[in-house]
Amino acid sequence: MSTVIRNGTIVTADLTYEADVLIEGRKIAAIGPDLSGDEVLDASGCYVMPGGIDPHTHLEMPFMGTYSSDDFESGTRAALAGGTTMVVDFALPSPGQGLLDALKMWDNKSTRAHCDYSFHMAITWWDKQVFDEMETVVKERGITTFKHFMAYKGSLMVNDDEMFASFRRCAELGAIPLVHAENGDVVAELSAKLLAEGNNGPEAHAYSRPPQVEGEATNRAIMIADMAGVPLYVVHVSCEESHEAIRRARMQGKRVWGEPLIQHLTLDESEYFNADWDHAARRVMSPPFRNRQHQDSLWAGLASGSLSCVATDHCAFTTDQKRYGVGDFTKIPNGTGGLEDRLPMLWTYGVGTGRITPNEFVAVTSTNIAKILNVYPRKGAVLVGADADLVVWDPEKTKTIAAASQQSAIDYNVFEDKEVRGLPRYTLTRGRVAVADGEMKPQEGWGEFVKRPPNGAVNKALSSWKELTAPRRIERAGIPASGV
Ligand code: DUC
Ligand code: ZN
Ligand code: ZN
Ligand code: ZN
Repeated sequence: MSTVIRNGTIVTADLTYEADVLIEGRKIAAIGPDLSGDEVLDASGCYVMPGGIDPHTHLEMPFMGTYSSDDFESGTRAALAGGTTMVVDFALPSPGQGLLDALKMWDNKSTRAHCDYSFHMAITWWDKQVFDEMETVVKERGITTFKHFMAYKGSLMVNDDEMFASFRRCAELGAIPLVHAENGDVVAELSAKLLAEGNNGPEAHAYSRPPQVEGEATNRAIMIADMAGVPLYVVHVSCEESHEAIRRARMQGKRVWGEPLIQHLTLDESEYFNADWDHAARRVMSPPFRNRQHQDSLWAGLASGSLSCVATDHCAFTTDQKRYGVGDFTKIPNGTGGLEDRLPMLWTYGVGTGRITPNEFVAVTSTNIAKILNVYPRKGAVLVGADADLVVWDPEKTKTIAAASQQSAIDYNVFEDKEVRGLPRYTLTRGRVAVADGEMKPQEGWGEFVKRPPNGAVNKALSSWKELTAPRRIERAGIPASGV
């Protein structure tokens, strides 16, 4: 059984050209003019692009006294509806739980996935068991990225000594550390102060996490990574302070990647301040939405290349779950959705406004991510031999985003009423058509786990620290070093 995508314009991270794409089984078999196959998908007027990869989701995650409401079934269905064909979720051991034990839970949750997926492993505590199991996670399970929370004091947060030890372990294993960069101690202090002063509403969440807590933590993580001799990936970069630290590190030759979210690029802090309780609480996430200056900084980072990927941090809670925090904003489950809307929103507000080009769009939603996570060109590419994870993108198709018509299992959408121009005509996952003209063709269980090899090359970070601290004895003329 073969499928041919005809009459489209292929858009990759660096090329735009007209050609047909022939798919045999799960792979791209040929690219060129006038191809034929058993099934024909018409791509006239459309772009044929690598399917999106979302490097940051939390599906069915135990968090803040509940579970995020989208699981691998509804979450990956939402992904495909919006042109995303692979997600990378976070396996999250509870403090004291072994990494391999936590992975079993994520293996069980993910069997219903409609599209391919991988995991990052979170380091939420530290001892010899974690140190030892990291090797099995990398070498046997093909999970080569480890996430560290610098916030959520008292639950997920790791301290600097634990982070330094884990980063050094990553360096040994050819793995890449990720950080949620917010100063958890300062957030805890500010939260307690706000509550004591009677500020218990959702808007106080934003006041408890100002850009400085993110800038400080991002700087600290970059310096710790440099001392460990390891690259660093900073998730959900939301502000200029954090972006500035990443820019500076990159200018110094350090491999540091920054990931803004579609939410921070397109929604601002007025969502908390000019709103009723439910509206604001539904938008409580960490980091919080920022002002327009920070948004401009993030867009500039995507255009200039100082920021590398756009993700969602998809972590969806219903209104009822959000209401756990009535009377105490620190109990509002943190998180927003976005899996279905990331590509249409980025196209509309990025390509549609001229802030980024179609090729840059492909780079930040797919190809850069596949390269950093070391699954390129199997994923993130329109090349012969690559997985046929593709989106046929209609730049003229429009819709109004509405919770009533979304795939996600929650009762609202943070992008409600936004008009988007640019949507999938077809989404293909390993050769199978999952979405055709807005109609879902679900294929629960089709998704496979994608193993990722360690990337030895990116592991050789440019640390000047190692050289400076290499043992060097100072000898005075005429006096033997061993003497006196
Ligand atoms: N931030 C969120 O808003 N939700 C999930 C975890 C996180 O870091
Ligand atoms: Zn986070
Ligand atoms: Zn509202
Ligand atoms: Zn997250």
